[in-house]
Amino acid sequence: MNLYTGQPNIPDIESFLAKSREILETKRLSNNGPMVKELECRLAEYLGVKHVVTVCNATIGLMAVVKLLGLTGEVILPAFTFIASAHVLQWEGIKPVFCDVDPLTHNIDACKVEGLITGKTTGIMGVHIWGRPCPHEELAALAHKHDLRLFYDSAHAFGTSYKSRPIASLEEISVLSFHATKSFNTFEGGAIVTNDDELARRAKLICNYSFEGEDNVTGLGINAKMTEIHAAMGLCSLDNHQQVLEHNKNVYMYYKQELSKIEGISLIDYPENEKHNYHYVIAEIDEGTFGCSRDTVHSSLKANGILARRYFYPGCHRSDPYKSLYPGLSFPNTESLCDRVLALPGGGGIDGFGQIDRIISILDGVRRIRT
Ligand code: T4K
Repeated sequence: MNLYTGQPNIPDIESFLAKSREILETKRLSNNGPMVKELECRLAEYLGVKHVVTVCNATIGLMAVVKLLGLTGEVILPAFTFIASAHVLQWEGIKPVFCDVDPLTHNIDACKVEGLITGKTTGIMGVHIWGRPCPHEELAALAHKHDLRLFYDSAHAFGTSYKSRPIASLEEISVLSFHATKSFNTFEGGAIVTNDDELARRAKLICNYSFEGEDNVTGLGINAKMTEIHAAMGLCSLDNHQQVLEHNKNVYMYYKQELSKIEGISLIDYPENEKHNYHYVIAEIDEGTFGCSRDTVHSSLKANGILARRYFYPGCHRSDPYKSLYPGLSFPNTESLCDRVLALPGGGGIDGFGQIDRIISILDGVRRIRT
């Protein structure tokens, strides 16, 4: 049986079908319907934030935030992130200024941010990679000192915390992804989250073409709305989320225990004193000690029907259009991670520890053949 990194968590099918039926019978399919309203209310409570504005996906949500914050010129972001973080800026006519990351946390290295600030810089986009928090205090201090807007791509950070604060409530505004491959999913979807009443009001407007009332358009807007069927999936996923968290943690812990017996491969840590979704099972392979490269492991797993992912190879700065637009960039920590990291099937992709044993025995086997 094939195993995939990123296989979705499926909530109770009967509940979802009942909600789908209700949507069809009431003929309310979109435009801030009752299921979207209910989901936004329940998510605000669950995530510990004042306002949740659901969107059709996090990429569009981030584009809306870039507009809301009035960003122009240049925005600093990590080079080690999913390409959407950079595309959002470039798409909006803003130069993404890549910054190297901390090799331990995989997050943007705050010490390297200040040197990238120019007269054109208007903002910093932090990305909570794997749901582990960015160095928030340092980034907030820099933003304050240089009068920049700080916002977060929290695509991975559903339900996680930083110093016991919900990660989604750090700084003025943040965007979560509810893509099928995330721990909480609405098929496709996401949310803009904020504690600021005015930003929330403007976010809601801008995501609906900036309509205020029936025919009064108040400015530039976009269609970023979530539909009722996506919200229905969200409501069912929320009912199921505690089970997902427990399952994810068990899967992660089992991997951790078993991989600790093999030299040269380690899993990233999720500190016990914070809330995590344990969604990403991220291994780092040290070729010298392990005995073969990450790419050899990746191919061997694939040959055995196991699709692990080389997130975020080769790094934004080495992907087009960025490598052509901004040639010659080099970020040693990002590049090293791009060569070492392997996202293993976790969460919804795993039904039992036997599957993890199989993955580990393939990993171990390939190493033994090579050494
Ligand atoms: N910022 C960051 C830091 C992000 O990571 C992302 C998205 C964003 C922003 C933007 O968020 P969205 O606009 O997407 O809301 C996935 C997702 O498409 C993407 O949402 C995610 N990050 C990124 C890290 O990964 P892939 O390339 O891994 O998906 P794919 O199609 O290869 O699927 C993985 C495996 O899961 C497949 O082998 C099969 C299985 N699968 C997948 C889907 C979608 C299923 O079994 N069922 C499914 O429905 O991109």
